[in-house]
This record gives sequence, C-alpha cells and structure tokens, in this order.
Amino acid sequence: MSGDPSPTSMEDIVMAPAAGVAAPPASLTAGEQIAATLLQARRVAIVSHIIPDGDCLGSMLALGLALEQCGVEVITVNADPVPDMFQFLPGQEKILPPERVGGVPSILVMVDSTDMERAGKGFSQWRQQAAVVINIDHHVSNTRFGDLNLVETRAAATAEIVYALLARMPVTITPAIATCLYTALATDTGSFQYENCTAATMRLAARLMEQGADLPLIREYVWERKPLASIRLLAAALPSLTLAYGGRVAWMTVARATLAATGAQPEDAEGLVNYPRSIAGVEVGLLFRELPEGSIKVSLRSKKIVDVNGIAARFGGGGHRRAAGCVIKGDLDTAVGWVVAATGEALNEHRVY
Ligand SMILES: [Mn+2]
Repeated sequence: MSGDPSPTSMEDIVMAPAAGVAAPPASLTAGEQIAATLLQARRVAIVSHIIPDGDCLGSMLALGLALEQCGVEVITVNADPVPDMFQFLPGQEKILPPERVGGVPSILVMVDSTDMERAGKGFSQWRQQAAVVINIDHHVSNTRFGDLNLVETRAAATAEIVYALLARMPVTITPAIATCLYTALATDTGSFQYENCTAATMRLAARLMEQGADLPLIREYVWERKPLASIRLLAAALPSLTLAYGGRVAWMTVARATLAATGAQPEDAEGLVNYPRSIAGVEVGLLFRELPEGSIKVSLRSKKIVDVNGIAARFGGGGHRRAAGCVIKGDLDTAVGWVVAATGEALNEHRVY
C-alpha cells in the first residue's frame, strides 16, 4: 500500500462479467464500462453504507452531482440519517431513506460498501430488482457483488476512485463536488495521517483545493463542532481502557447505558478507537460498543504489523488491513474475550512480543 506510485490506476480494477445485462463491449476497462453505463442511464440510485462516514457520503454525493450535470436523474440513498458533522455536504439534504424511494431504479450504484448488506437490511431485495449493480469500493474485503466492479484496494478512499471515474465523463469538478471529495479523503485518511494516504492522495487533495473545496467549512463541521456529549462519552469510556499482551493490545468498551447516560449518538463512539491505538507500544487498538439488539460492534485498528481485516473476517466482518470492524452476537465480556484472544494469536504469528 505505502510507496505505491499509482493507487488508482484503472488497469488493475477487478471486473466481473455482467450477467444478462446489455453492457458496453467487454474489451473496455471496468471504469470505461461504468462511465458508459451511467452516462446512458435516465435514472440512477446511489446507495452508501449504514452508520455513514465522510467517504461514503462524499463519494455518493460527488458522483450524484456529477451525473446530474450529465442530465441523469439521481436518487441518493442511505438507511441512516446524515450525522451532524456531515450536514454541510452539498446535496446531503436530498438523501432519502430506502423506504421513501418509490420504485428501485434499474441502475444501482453502491459506494464504499464491501457487500449489499452493508447498506442495511432489505437491500438484498434491491439486488434482485436492479438490472445493473455497480460496485465502487476500496475495501480489501469487498465481495465483488456487482455486475460491474470498480474495486481498487490501494485507494485511500472510495473518493479517489470516484475522481478517476469522473475524469472519464464530460463533467466539470465544481466547488460542491470538490468539497464532497475532499471531505471523503480527509476523513478516511485521518486528516492525511494514516498509512493508506499516498502521494497521489495528497496530489488529489491539492487539486481539489484548487477546484474550490471549501476547507474552512469542512474544518469547522468535521473537526471543530464536536457535540459536548461526545466529549462526555470519551470521559465515560476512558476508565474502561485495558491493555494486554505486554501492552501491544489496548481496548475500551462502551455499554449501551453509557451512551444513553451521556446523551451521545452512536457515531460519537466511532472515533474513540483511536485513543487506545495512539498509546506508545500499542500495535492494535480495539473498541467494543454495545448495540441495541444484543450484539457488539467491534472496531479494530492497527499501526504497522497486524492485518486487522483478517481478525475481523474470523467474526464475519472485514475492512482494511489497518482498519476493520465486525459485529458479534452476545455481551461485551464475550466479545472482548474472543476478539482480544484472536488479536493475541495474530500478534503471535508476527512474533512482535
Ligand atoms: Mn472508505
């Protein structure tokens, strides 16, 4: 991943044959086929994953704004509300929950999602109703569920892939599109700090600044408007900090009652995993958050060595090598026991302690 000069080269994009679809010639690359398919479409739905983040929202909205420029009718869909910190993104006010979409458009684009279920329950039915499903993503664990798959795991964010796709279309990158894509890059790279951030990512960020990305607005909403409740949640979660395996693994837990007592929203817990990871000597940081339906959401982050996508996959989850997640049925103690043990095994394989 690091040091690669061309993280969004279109040549390496994985493509599955389009089953029963009037697709453009197969000699085209996936990017060319997807651009051609979208430009021919009258109406397109773009869908992104539950607990939406900056990359899935920014990528979805940028692609939507671009297709509208080309005369395509666009519906943007997310099963969850847009978090406050992203309520400045151009076009976010038009995002619909799936139940408010009248008639599934024949062309369905999924962005930043490893599989259809990441979009929420009920999207499997959409899979059957859509004539063409287009999968645009950068997760290692992507299942290539689309009829057309544009999956580039070296991209720091799905937004990098979307930008390359827009370059194949007669689209002007407006300040609104640049704002969406810059937000996606900045959030998925932890403000350009994580290992996934390449020279190409930085070049694209600079280009988006030139194209009018509204950095003061992004800065204010994304980093300087934290709800007080999220800081109270941090205070309530920090006493749970625990270390194991010689200080190589650190984790925190958030019980449902803690979330309720602080008045914090689920998305306020998402960033907490960075605290255990940031500790000197820690290779893997974990966060365990109790969900309403009696299961535990686990966030996994590593620094340099451990492939946390592999650990999450053992529990039915996935993501990236340095950032992954899974959901475990059961209580907090059970989930902590299982995942910490699996993390210890993964560390053992690398003999780092
Ligand atoms: Mn992403």
